[in-house]
Amino acid sequence: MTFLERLEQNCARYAAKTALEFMDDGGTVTAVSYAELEQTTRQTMAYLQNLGVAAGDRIALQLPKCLPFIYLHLAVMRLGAISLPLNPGYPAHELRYFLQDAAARFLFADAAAQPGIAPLLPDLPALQACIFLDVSPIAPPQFPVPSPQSPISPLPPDPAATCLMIYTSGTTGRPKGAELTHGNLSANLDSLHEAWGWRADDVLLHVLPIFHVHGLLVALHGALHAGATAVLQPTFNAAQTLRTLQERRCTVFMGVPTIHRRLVGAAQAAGVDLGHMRLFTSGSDRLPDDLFQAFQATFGHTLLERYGMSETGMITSNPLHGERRVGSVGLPLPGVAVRIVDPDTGAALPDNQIGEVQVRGANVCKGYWRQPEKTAVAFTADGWFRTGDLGLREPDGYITLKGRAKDLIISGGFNVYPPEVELVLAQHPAVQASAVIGCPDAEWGERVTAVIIRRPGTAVTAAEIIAHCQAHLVGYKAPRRVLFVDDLPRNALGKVAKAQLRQDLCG
Ligand code: MLC
Repeated sequence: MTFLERLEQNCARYAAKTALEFMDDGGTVTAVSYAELEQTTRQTMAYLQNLGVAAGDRIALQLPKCLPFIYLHLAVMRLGAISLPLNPGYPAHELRYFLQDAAARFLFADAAAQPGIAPLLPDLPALQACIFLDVSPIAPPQFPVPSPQSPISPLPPDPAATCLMIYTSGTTGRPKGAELTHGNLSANLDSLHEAWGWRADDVLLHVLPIFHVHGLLVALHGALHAGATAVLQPTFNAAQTLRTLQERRCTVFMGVPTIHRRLVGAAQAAGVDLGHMRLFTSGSDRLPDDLFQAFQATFGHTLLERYGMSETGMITSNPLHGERRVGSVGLPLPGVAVRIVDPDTGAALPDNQIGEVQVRGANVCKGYWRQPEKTAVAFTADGWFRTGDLGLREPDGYITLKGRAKDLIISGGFNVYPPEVELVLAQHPAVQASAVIGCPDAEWGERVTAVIIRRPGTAVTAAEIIAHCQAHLVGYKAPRRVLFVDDLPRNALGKVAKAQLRQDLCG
């Protein structure tokens, strides 16, 4: 059964129960029951259908975390169209690329973003309409429902059809849209439901952004799939999170290491009792050993670390019952196969040897949108997805990640692809050459650092470089630190030796 069918069943079965509880930054709450969720989703479908949304259309949602986003996302998928969530922080330069590449037919955006978006419209021939919404996280959506309401014609979800596109970058070129199908979503939800023991009486506190796999598929869909209640805060604030966890007697919380570290800091100041919680999960970045210990010491709960990525959803998880091994991402989820191979020869490696982590299962996306060559490179001839992560399998099956074969920085749980930043740096007239690296950072995991050779005769400052990047890239991709050098170390192939740069400059 697909996620949408299961959700429809839950809406009937748990009609009176709260599905979503949206809290604004001031603490005002709007509760939506499962019956209301179904009713408003259907109204939103009627609205979209009347607008002309058809199966297969890409519908971009560049909205803050708010109820209209959730209704649009669910309604788009139920009409057989493709939901394309986008970070509301993307500047025009990045947004144009995503809309062009996806050939998005409709864009829903925050009315506040209108001045920035309007000049892009002539460059977007596929875009039929851009709908600006006055969004408040807790206000119900104001979609005009056609009257008399024409019958909605939802298609029974085809498990093989794409319903969601998540953009992800890589070692080369611009970001690519990973095409996730109804079948991918339901397979991964079923695996997580079993592995984490999701229950209908769970109360999830949701603080993550909903334009990524973690906040959208694992957390929000996870709660709805279980018939549980999701309490959503639009942004993360450690003190407010601790308060809400206690006041709402939450049972499940999902975060990235930066979030967990801030919770530990805030709890030490406040003192909290979280005895009602049953599960804290951590993902999107490596969980440092000291944080694993500090969290346990502070809250008496052991973080459950899991591992996943946009193309595959969740891959492994430490167990709900049994050893949550510090430093390990745990065991392959039910229905997900993991192998470790020699990155050069592709031969399977024995236990305890480091190689590339490859994944196979109904959770793995069907490929990249209109990029058959990149899709072909991402999969092996025998159908395994190459994660680009390095890891090993211990004899008892636990997987431990040991680094990345790909050039990637993770900052606060967001992926930053150095080539994308280097491309923007290259557009600055004072930059002759650059290399972008991640330096270890206690709060963010890694800190984006730009190493630059200035063009002779120019005198650009670090602040100017950062401002240039901030104008062209979403905030978290912009370097936090800029270093000027006379030369960049290169390997025999002429590529910048980033490992050496990190060693020399990160200190
Ligand atoms: C915010 N800033 C960041 C940043 N997040 N900078 C670097 N890295 C980040 N991750 C910037 C802000 O723009 C701001 O810039 C400054 O840092 C201080 O902001 P803040 O208020 O302290 O940050 P905050 O808004 O609290 O955000 C921190 C955070 C957030 C940890 C809550 O980054 C976050 O929600 N991370 C979760 C990411 C996530 O969901 N990843 C899932 C990807 S899916 P300035 O210049 O204005 O001061 C995936 C697959 C999987 O990876 O397996 O999960």
